[in-house]
Amino acid sequence: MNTIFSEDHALHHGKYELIDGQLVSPFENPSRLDHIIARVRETGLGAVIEPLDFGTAPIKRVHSEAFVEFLRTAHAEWREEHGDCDALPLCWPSRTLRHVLPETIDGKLSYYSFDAGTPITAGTWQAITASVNVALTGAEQIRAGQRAVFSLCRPPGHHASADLLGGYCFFNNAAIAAQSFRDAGATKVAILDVDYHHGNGTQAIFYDRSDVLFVSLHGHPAQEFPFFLGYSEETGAGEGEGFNVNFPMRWGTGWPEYSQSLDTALDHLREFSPDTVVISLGVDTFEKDPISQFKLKSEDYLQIGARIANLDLPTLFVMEGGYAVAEIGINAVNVLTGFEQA
Ligand code: Q9C
Ligand code: ZN
Repeated sequence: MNTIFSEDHALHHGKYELIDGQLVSPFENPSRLDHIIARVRETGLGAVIEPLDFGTAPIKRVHSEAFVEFLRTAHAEWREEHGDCDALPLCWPSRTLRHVLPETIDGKLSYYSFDAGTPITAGTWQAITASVNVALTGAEQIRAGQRAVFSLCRPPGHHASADLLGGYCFFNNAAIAAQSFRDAGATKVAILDVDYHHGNGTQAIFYDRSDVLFVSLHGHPAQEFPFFLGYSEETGAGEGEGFNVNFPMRWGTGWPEYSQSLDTALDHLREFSPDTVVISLGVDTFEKDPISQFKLKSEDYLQIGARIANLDLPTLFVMEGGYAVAEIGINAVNVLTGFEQA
C-alpha cells in the first residue's frame, strides 16, 4: 500500500494548548507523523510518495470561499495586530448572540471557529493545503486503480465543516477526498470515521445528501468532545435522511463492545454499496491515549483493518487523530497491515 506524505505538515506547530485548566504543549504536534512515517518505513508497508498540488478548487467544493480566504490571510492579519504568536479565539456566537461576520481578525477568528484548541501559526496555511493535497493524491491513486492508499494527513480534518475550524482541524481532508471521488464520476461514496471523536464536520458537510454515506464510531457526545453533535438520533435531513449513522459509545468502551458497533457500521456500508470508501483513521481509541477514554489495544487495530478489507472495496485511509505518540505508529500501521493481510 502506498503512503502519501508531505514534510510540510511540520510547518503547523502550535505553542500551547489550554486543556483541563492547564497550558501545555499541544497534543496535536509534528512528532505524531514522525512516528507514523518511521513505522511505515520499518514495516515496509509500501512506497512513500509526495503529494501533487491540486490548488484550492477542490477545497472550495466543500468549504466556503470566504472561509478559505480567511485561512489564507489569518496569520498575517493576526501578526499585524498581535505579533508573531499563535492566533487563537476566546469568544463564540453561542445561543443568544448573532452569527454576524465581524471586521477585525479577532472577530473573524471567533466567527470561523468553535474551540480554542486549534491555533493558526505562521506555517498553518502551507501545512493545511499540503494535508489536503495528501488526501487528494491518495484519491487520485485509488481512481488510477490502487485497491488502497494511506493518505498520511496532518493537520487532521474531520471536525472542520464548510466554514468552521476546531478540534485541531482546518480543512476537512476526508470530505474533500470524498467529494473529489463524486466529481470524478463515482455515484456513491461512504465515509467510515473510526477516530475517537465524532466527525462533526464531516457529518455537517454531507448531512442533507444521499450520495455520501457518513458512519461514525466515537465517544458519546454527552461525555466527550465535540459535545454538541454525534448522537444516534442524528440520521440525516431531507434527501440525506437515513444516510448518516452514529455509534456513540461511553467512556471505558473496549474491544468487545467496539467491535460489535464496528460490525453493524460495516453492515450499513455494505447495504449502501458505495463505489469507494474513505476511512477517517484516528487511533485515539487506544487505551493509553492521553486525551481519550476508550480501551482498544494495539492488536485490535489489526482486526479493524481486516474487517474493513472484508468490504472488498477501493479504500482511501485518511489520517485523523491519535495522541499516544510512542504507539501511534504501531497502531496506525496495524490497521493497514491488518487490511493487507486479510
Ligand atoms: N479533554 C482529533 O482527534 N480537545 N481532534 C479535547 C479533551 C479537542 C481531537 C479535550 C480534541 C480534538 C482530530
Ligand atoms: Zn480524535
